[in-house]
Amino acid sequence: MVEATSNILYTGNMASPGVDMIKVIAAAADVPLKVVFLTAAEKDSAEQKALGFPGKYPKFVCADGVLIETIAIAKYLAHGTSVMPTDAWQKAKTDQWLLWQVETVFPKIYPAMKAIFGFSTEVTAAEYKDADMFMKSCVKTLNVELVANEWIAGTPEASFVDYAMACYWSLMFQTVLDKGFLKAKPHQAVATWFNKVCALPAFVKAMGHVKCAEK
Ligand SMILES: N[C@@H](CCC(=O)N[C@@H](CS)C(=O)NCC(=O)O)C(=O)O
Repeated sequence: MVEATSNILYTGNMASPGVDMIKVIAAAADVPLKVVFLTAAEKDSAEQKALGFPGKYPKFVCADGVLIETIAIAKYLAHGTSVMPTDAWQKAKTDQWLLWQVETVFPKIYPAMKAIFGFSTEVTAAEYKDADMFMKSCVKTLNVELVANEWIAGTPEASFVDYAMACYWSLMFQTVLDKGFLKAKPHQAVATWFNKVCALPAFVKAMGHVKCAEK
């Protein structure tokens, strides 16, 4: 029986950047969260189907109801806490980078992710090269922001978007975007920022000790 008053996140994916983001934000916002991993058969159970949004995971259940979409879930946990900026410009910057990530970055780098993590063996060398080049160009884009601001939204401390983007990029920094790549000047501010987010207590609590690949 699902406890309707708990913050429970259901997923079948143990390596999801979206799930990581929700875990880190819950830790940073100091709100309770229980992550429950489901098998395909468990997702298909009557109890899960009764929650609605059939087949849509991650799925979050709380006292207010049921939510899907990881950014909406993470924001729900962060609203009203010190993790979520209240300043209009900082909120706009938060949304700008989140939208850039999910609408521009992820679709274009996904061929490289599929090849790196073995989601598919069908990626051609040309598709991989395009995705890899685009991924590296995105680091340069983010670097411009982090030369201007210590934290992505221009907040005095790490905020929602820092935690979210560090989760989104952590698989990349642990594999292809190694320390050699990150020490080049156009990437240095991103490297400094990522290492700082990785050292924050909330990030460590949810993710453990994440380190960039040596090479
Ligand atoms: N836009 C959706 C994507 C959901 C999605 O496809 N998530 C992937 C992982 S990032 C997945 O494996 N979902 C299945 C699951 O959690 O069991 C979101 O952010 O919630």
